Amino acid sequence: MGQPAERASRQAAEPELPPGQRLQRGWPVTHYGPVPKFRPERWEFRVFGATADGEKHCWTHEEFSALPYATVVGDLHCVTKFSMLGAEWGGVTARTILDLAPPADDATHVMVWAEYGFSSNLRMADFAAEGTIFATHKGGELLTAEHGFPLRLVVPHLYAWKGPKWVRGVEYMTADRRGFWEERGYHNVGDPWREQRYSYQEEPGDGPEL
Ligand SMILES: Nc1nc2c(c(=O)[nH]1)N[C@H]1C(S)=C(S)[C@@H](COP(=O)(O)O)O[C@H]1N2
Ligand SMILES: [Mo]
Repeated sequence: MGQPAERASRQAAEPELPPGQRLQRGWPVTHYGPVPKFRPERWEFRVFGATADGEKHCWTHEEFSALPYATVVGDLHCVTKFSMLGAEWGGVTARTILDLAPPADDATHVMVWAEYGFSSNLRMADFAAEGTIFATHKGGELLTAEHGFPLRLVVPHLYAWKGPKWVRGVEYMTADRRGFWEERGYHNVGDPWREQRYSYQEEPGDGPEL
């Protein structure tokens, strides 16, 4: 994984693009499929799978909105090569979710689930990283529908497909399993600093057999 602390301080001093990326003016919209309609009365956020207590944990939209609000500054790197640097994301950190709904000791990975069955898998350490946030806001403003309103995950240290828009829940897993793009040719880990774009680049240990 390199030296995250050293990298963080280097980035703070002078924003830097991962290899092969270019800076994007504005904020493009990138996703597969239609933009879902938000129905607050039917929305819930679920944490399930290998939880510490074996129970499923659910929040209504109202309950989720009352969780502790935090902001983090982090990049968005799309594998199609555009990057946005240093955006301020507001919402609920993944660490808060891990505290409120702890995983079982043997949970090693998570699957993050979104509307229409979109999913992305993460190693527990990537999910638990300081910058990982379920965002409701960017730059102090509520997300728009096409950028993931009411909730999207942002994992600034990985390629942006690892951050589902219109996220609805998290499954704790005791073994790794591929999500939507990870099954369709994209790298299981997706570290932009190592340019882990495609599954053919995977090395033993990077992911389950395809
Ligand atoms: N539900 C869902 N989330 C998604 C995607 C998707 O296809 N469906 N695409 C991902 C990809 S590839 C990128 S680059 C970012 C883009 O976020 P943006 O449209 O807000 O720039 O969303 C990610 N989240
Ligand atoms: Mo992307």
